[in-house]
Amino acid sequence: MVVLRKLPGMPGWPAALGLRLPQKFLFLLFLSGLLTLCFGALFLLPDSSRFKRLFLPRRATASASSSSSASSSSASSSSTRDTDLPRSPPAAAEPRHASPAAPRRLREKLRTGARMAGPAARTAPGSRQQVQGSESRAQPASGPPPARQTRAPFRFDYERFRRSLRHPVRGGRPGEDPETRGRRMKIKEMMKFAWDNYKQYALGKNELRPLTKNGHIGNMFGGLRGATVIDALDTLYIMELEEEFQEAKQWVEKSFDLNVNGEASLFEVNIRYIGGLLATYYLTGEEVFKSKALELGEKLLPAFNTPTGIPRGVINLGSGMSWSWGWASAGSSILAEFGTLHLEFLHLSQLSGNPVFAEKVMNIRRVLSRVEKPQGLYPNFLSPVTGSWVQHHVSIGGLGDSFYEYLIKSWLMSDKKDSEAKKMYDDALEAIEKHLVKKSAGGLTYIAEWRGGILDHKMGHLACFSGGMIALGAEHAAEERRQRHMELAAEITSTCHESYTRSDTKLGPEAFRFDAGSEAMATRLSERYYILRPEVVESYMYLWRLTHDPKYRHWGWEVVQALEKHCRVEAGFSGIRDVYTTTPSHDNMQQSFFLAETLKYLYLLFCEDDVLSLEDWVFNTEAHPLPINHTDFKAAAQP
Ligand code: DMJ
Repeated sequence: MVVLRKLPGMPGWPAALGLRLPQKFLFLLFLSGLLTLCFGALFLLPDSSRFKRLFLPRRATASASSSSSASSSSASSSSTRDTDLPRSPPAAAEPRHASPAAPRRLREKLRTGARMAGPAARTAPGSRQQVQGSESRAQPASGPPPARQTRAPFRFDYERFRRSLRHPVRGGRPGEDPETRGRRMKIKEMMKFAWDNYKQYALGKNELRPLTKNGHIGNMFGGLRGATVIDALDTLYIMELEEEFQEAKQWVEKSFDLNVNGEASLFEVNIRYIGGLLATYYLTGEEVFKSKALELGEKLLPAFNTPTGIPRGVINLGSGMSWSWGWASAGSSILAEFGTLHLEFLHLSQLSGNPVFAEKVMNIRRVLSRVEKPQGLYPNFLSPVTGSWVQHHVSIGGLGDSFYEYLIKSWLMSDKKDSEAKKMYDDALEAIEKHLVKKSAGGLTYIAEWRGGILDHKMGHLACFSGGMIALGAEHAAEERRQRHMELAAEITSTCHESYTRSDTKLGPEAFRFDAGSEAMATRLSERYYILRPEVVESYMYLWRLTHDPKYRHWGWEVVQALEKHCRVEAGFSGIRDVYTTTPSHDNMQQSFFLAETLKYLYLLFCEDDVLSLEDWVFNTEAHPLPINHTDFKAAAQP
């Protein structure tokens, strides 16, 4: 009232009483507006203001000042402050504090505060935390939560996982023969040479170009860089190249940028980047590898937004838009691509507590187990829209290969609990044996390709991984199959070895044929190249571990010598354009899988069996070791 009396042009209360009716009405309207404004302004005062405490009740003060500002009685650490907040939803409390007559900006401030920091914000449907924590799903669906209960953040119990391993990761090897040790050391030297040159000329690019001494980026990884760093990490670690491992780790910490915006192959990003990061986390326990793997895993999820949940092959890592490869018939997805996510995605769920990754790959499994298979075979092209096969081309080499590999490895990785995967593998292998396995006139066993019922008597270099896979499956097969499958594995591996020994360089071609009088040799110019691929030495490694027949080490050593002679150049290792000539024609590319796979499998071939023991680990298709789930490592951190 004092204020009113002093307002310029205002005659004061006695005069006001003498006003006519319309004037009185206007005056009262003005007065009530002013009062509302003053009341509303109280909310803008700090909690400590005496004025505020005078006019607003204590509860309203604490709530309206938003949960982010600590009341004088709350604990000092931010984490405990959150748990001390009132549990009632601010959405219901909000109208009580936001007077309908309060100015709009003031109401906005109150609303935003409640949404951003109130308990309801932390449990809002669709909020990141709720989706991520399995604990949040485990909470009772109804009834009020206990007064001080907080959601325990998900924590993977790394120490418990390490204790569950049956063998030391890098193993001990007392009393080993000097020749084996010497050969292993030679392979370690090759790895150091490959890494040092990559580091010197191409660090941060995806691959090294060893002739021109520069880096290559390519277009497979959607703008991600450092494919060779990520692929090399676990090999450097296993080979105890400590300094080099630290260099690679530092690059990941300081320079590995996931905020990219380009078209990536879902499959390649998964097997190389996610596989490499996961494996290195499991080997070292260093959080940076886990968090990068999880962050990248989330970026791949939009590719699964199709009518069937079968992901498309290409994804833009920035926008999340996805589509099929231009060359894949009728917008189809490729069996070896969407069928090679299972191992990594189960681990992403295990490490994050977020079931979404496992759900995505279990859905792929569901679609594949239901779809009708021609003669029990899995064609390579499937429509992500209809869930039906698009073309009847079957191959255990390119386009099909690692789908079969991931079935048997899913079963092994589950500690032999995933019986559905085992059955799918057994049935698929039976159909392959029946329809695709053939013997050449010269007595070589091979696996042909199938095009709508017509056989193509060709084996790709990629298909040579199958010797190792079949041996691994045979190890665990029922008695009547074990012997047969072990023999099949040995015969296929021997055929692949033949494809190497029949060349002048003692390295194998990209594809070899069994027709027109040819046996295990390339017949087309376009199939004569070798790009440092690992599949043949991969099979040698498994066959060695499972049989201890010395010929596999002997064959592996032949490959080491051939690599040194024909692929080693001044600044790294390079693929060659023609395995049938010793006149060098290098392709100027040191593939990242040479460090991830070829050199790792060669090294393991000359290690004791307890180094990355097959009892503890399965290798993803890029040779990144992922642990067998002997126990449940999940744990909820105590608040
Ligand atoms: C690797 O990237 C993987 O092994 C993949 O499964 C197929 N091919 C290359 C190496 O040849």
